[in-house]
Amino acid sequence: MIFPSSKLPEVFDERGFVAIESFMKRGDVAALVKKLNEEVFPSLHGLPAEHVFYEERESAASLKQIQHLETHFEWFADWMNGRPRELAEMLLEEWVVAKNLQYFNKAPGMNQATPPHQDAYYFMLEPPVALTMWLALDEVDETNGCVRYLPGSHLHGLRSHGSTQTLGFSQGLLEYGEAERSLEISSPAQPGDLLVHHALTVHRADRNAHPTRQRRALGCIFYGQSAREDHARKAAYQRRLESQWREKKLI
Ligand SMILES: O=C(O)CCC(=O)C(=O)O
Repeated sequence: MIFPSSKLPEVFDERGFVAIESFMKRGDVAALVKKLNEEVFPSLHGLPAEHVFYEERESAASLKQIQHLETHFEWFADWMNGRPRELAEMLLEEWVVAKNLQYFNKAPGMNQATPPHQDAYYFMLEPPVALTMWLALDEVDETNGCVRYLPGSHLHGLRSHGSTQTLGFSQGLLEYGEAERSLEISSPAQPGDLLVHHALTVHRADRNAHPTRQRRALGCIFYGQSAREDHARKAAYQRRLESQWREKKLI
């Protein structure tokens, strides 16, 4: 799907997500992947354990998430504050704060799906003015776990969530049945394509069922400057979560 850029805010407001083909050129994606391979992955041992998630802690190949690349690597902070920030301001129609640049993978053969959720549940913002960008680094389709959106779901407020067993996506919708699944729009993407969703848009992704293909992506979170974070509630939640992860030896 591709929209002329003047239509992007309208489509974003109406459906709660947009897809932008070739947001980054293939050569620029290759340069970004090179940075990950040469600078980020070799230094993972130096990052806080609560910022690096593996599906199986002993297996480097099962790396599934890195949090806050923008605080650990200047190059990634500069990248996030370039065109992604500009686009976030255009879509939210206000100044934004760059909050989190994440690396995601679903390695082939690994099991974890991304549960249906709304990012706003994790963000704890009032008003929930925020968005997440999702930049494909690999070809991603139904087989290796593309993102699926429930269009218009951002218009109906925050729904009830409950705990999941998924490291990195600890909360999922309590009710999400076949009727809603049948309305989902799946968003296959080529390397360099960008998906952007509102913090209230319900989305999920299947596991990577392909035997050999990776499913790497970068996620960029921006809050609108009008959004107020409930710092105390969020810090308490984060502390609880991290102690559970340690207890279960997940990090
Ligand atoms: O990569 C995924 O599976 C989902 C990412 C996601 O849910 C998000 O960035 O909000």
